[in-house]
Amino acid sequence: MTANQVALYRSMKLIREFEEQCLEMAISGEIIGGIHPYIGQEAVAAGVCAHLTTRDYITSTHRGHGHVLAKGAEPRRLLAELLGTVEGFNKGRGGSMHAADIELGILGANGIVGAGGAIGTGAAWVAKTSGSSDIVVSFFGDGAMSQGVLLEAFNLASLWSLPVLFVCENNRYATSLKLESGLAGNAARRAEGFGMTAHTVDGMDAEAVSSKAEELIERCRLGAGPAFLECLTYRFFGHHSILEKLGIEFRDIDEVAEWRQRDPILALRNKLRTETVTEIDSAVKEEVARAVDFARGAETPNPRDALLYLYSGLGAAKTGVTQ
Ligand SMILES: Cc1ncc(C[n+]2csc(CCOP(=O)(O)OP(=O)(O)O)c2C)c(N)n1
Ligand SMILES: [Mg+2]
Repeated sequence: MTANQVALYRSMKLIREFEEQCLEMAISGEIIGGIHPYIGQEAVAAGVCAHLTTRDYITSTHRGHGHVLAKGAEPRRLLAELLGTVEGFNKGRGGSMHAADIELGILGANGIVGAGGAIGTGAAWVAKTSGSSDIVVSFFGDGAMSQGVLLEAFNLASLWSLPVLFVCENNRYATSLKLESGLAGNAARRAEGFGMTAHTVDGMDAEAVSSKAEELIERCRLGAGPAFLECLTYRFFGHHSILEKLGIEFRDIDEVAEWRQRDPILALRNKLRTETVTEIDSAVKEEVARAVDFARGAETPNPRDALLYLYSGLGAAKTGVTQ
C-alpha cells in the first residue's frame, strides 16, 4: 500500500460519495435541473489532478463535479452551488454545469461541449507568455472530439507549443450516440495529426491514469508543448439524472453490468489495508453529510439581486450596474 494509492482512493471515494448524494438530490428534485453523474469515471479526475498544484488550471465539462472536487474544491461549497445558494462558489449563479473556483484554478465546468478546450488553450497561452511554469489540463468527452472548436484549439496549442494536457474521457457514448457512430478514426491518432504526443490508458485504473498523466504533465511543465491523454472509461449511470428518474437506459444492460465489474474504486480498495479503507470511507461519508447540512442551510439569492455579477470591470461601468 503506497501513499499514492491512498490519496487516489480518497479522491475517488469523495467523488463517488458526493455524486451518489447529488444523484439522489437530483432525482428527488432538490437539485433543480438535475446533474450529469460522473460515477464510474472517478479514476480519470483523481489520477490526473493528483499531479496539479493550486496554481495550475483545469477546464471541465457538463459532467464536471469529479474534476472540480479532484482539483481541491470544497464539497460543501460545490453542493451549495448546485442548490443555487449564495454560499456556492459562484453564489448559486453557475450551478452544476458552470461551477468554477478561479482561486483554485478551476476555470469552470462547461455546458458547451468542446468549449473548455479553447478556454484551456487561452489559459495556457497566458501561462506561457507570462513565463510561469503553470500548466493547464482540459478535460472533455469523446463527443467533443468532433467539435470544431476543440480541433482549432489543438491546432493553436500545438502551433504555439502551449503547456496544456488535453484529457479525453472516452466513455464510448455522447448522450445516446455510440462512439462508432460519432467518431471517425481514432481519438489519439487524431491528436497525433496535430503534432502532439498522444497516449491511451485504461481509464478504470487510477494508477495507470496517474502515472501517464504525471509523465505528460511534467513534459508540459518543461516546455515540450501540448500532449493528449485518452482515458478509456465508462459512466455507470445514464447521461443525465433525468434518465435515472424516468428509468431510461439507452445502452445494452449487459454492457453496463460488464463495465460495473471494473469499478475503479473497488479495484484500488483491494490493494489497501482494511483499516485504511474504513477510515477513509467514514471520513468521506461525514464530509459529504456535513456538505449536505451546509448547503441545505445556505440562503438562496434575493431576486432583487438578479442583475448583480453579470458584468465586471468595463462592462459594469458601461451598463451602470454595480456589484
Ligand atoms: C456544442 C454542443 N452541442 C451539443 C450539446 C448537447 N450535449 C450535451 S452533452 C452531449 C454529449 C457529450 O458527449 P461527450 O463529450 O462524450 O461527454 P459525456 O456526456 O459522454 O461525458 C451533447 C451532445 C451541447 N451541450 N453543446
Ligand atoms: Mg462520452
